[in-house]
Amino acid sequence: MEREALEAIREAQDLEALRTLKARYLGKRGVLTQEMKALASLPLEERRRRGQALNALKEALEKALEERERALEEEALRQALERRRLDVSLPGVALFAGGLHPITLMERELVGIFRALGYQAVEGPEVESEFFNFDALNIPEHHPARDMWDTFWLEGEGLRLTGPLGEAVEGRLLLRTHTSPMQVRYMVAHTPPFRIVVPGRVFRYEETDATHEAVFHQLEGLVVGEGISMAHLKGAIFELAQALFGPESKVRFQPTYFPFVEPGAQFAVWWPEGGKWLELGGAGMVHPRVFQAVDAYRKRLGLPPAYGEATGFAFGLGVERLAMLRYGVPDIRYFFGGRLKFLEQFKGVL
Ligand code: YSA
Repeated sequence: MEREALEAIREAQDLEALRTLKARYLGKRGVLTQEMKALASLPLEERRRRGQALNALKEALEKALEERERALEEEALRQALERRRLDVSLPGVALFAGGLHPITLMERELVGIFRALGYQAVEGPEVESEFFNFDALNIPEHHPARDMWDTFWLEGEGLRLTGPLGEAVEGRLLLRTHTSPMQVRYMVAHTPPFRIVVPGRVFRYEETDATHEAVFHQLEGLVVGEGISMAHLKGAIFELAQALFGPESKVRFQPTYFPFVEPGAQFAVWWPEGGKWLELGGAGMVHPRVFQAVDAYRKRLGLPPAYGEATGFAFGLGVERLAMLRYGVPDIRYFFGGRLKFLEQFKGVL
């Protein structure tokens, strides 16, 4: 019986078979248990001898069962691990990942540069009123300077626009032709000193070509405070050029006319790799008439004048033109042409 039982245990193929064997030999009605019971009817001497033999057998079977059980469990675990094995050296499945648009990248870079200089970034509405886009910036109707900004006018019922403090705005509406109207909105609602930049989308009714779009982006800057001068403006643009084009870059200012600044300038940068002067945008000292328009508007809202003594500088630059240089894009129309092949090249930039 011992030989038979031990062999059966050793050959049991799974835990279920082992359990059956255990029941057969050691269970309540198992062979060994029956034999133990039968001892009672034997004469003393034989009972002792047989009893010892049966006990030894029981121990041997229990030990064999335990060993086989452990071996089977280990084998089962090994198989389970084998099935679920993960090869960490296999190439991963590529996830679809979007990227930021090159103009967003350029805009963020610009805003980051000015943030580091203590500027706050604010945004204004794309639908603007004639007042904020033109009149308050000293560009009255019929003034020839309006021709600088070919305008998309909006008409229709139900268009409502709010002013800097949430008040209703009267007058003709348009798509803003530059980010400068936000100068006026911000000044109405705040008192100096402050430093802001205004990134945003602007619209012009004009033909497109390699360097002109009808919809493009600008970054406006406005700094107002005591003693702010043209030197501060040059310093700001100098810092911008250094950050964008490195320590060897240079900036150049040339006098020009914008109705909302006096004096007005256009500025350009030069850097070794570029090798030529690049026009970046317009700038100047905020015109007293702009401050006057702001205080007049504040008065209408019941606010005290805040810009009687103010001086400040402002600038505005084209984001696409800068991005063309930064990323070597030969035609401005690529940016919003909607071709993935173009956009995918900017994945991971930043
Ligand atoms: C000037 C003085 C200030 O104190 C403040 C701001 C300004 C800038 C002014 N508001 C303005 O819009 N000037 S601008 O018409 O010369 O445009 C500024 C920049 O926008 C240009 O230098 C150019 O880089 C870009 N730009 C103009 N028209 C564009 C254009 N970019 C792409 N497509 C167009 N059609």
